[in-house]
Amino acid sequence: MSAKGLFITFEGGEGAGKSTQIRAFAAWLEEHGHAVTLTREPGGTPLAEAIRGVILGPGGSQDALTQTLLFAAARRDHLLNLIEPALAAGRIVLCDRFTDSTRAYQGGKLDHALIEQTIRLSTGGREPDLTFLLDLAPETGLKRAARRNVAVDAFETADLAFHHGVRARFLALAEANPGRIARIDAGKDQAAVGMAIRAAYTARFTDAAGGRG
Ligand code: T5A
Repeated sequence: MSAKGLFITFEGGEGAGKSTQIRAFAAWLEEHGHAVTLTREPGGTPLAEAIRGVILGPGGSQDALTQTLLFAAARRDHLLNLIEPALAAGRIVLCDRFTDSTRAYQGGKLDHALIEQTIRLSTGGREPDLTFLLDLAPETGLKRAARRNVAVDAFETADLAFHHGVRARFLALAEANPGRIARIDAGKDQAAVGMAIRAAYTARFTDAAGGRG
């Protein structure tokens, strides 16, 4: 855990339910008296939101290194100007996607060492205290995402094999980082997924940290 504040990320494939669950979890934490900052990547600051528009919009690059560098630039601004100040103020920061998304999405096309190098450059080694991986079959997630009434971004239009690769890389990350990443079965209904998230949080922090929950 950070000396001050707590940094929690939500990760997963398209339509896994991150936005839905992060809002519900923020409300639950606030009901329990915590000061919560809710944010997302790419985005979270004016500069990073502008980069988001470039990456996910129609003019975005198809080149994985260009994408990775843009995600890294957005992340650095987001960390310096929003995440770190909120953590220093003792807040719980909930972030919809972070470094694991770069590992899972860009990791299929770029060398592992290069990915880790760009992540270190942009974060100085900051990793979340806890990550919820909302794990879902891509076929189900893409159907859910298609039902939302919002524009489809560049990554959602990639083929199914790409999304299976993303899922496999997320699962490998969870296996390699069991102390940080909690895998949540996102195929269940919203209430059951929310309950699993709160249970994983409580198990991780309330006992060990003396009553965060
Ligand atoms: N990206 C991002 C990278 O490639 N590298 C990086 O480093 C970073 C940071 C971001 C894109 O950028 C890529 C990954 C992404 O492709 P985004 O717009 O933020 O794009 O897209 P997502 O994060 O994928 O957001 P989505 O909205 O697609 O998915 P969510 O947030 O996981 O899903 P949510 O909550 O919006 O739910 C989708 C629909 O399903 C329903 C909801 O009501 C909603 O309609 N739903 C459920 N239905 C049934 N059962 C449940 N349990 C449900 N939970 C939600």
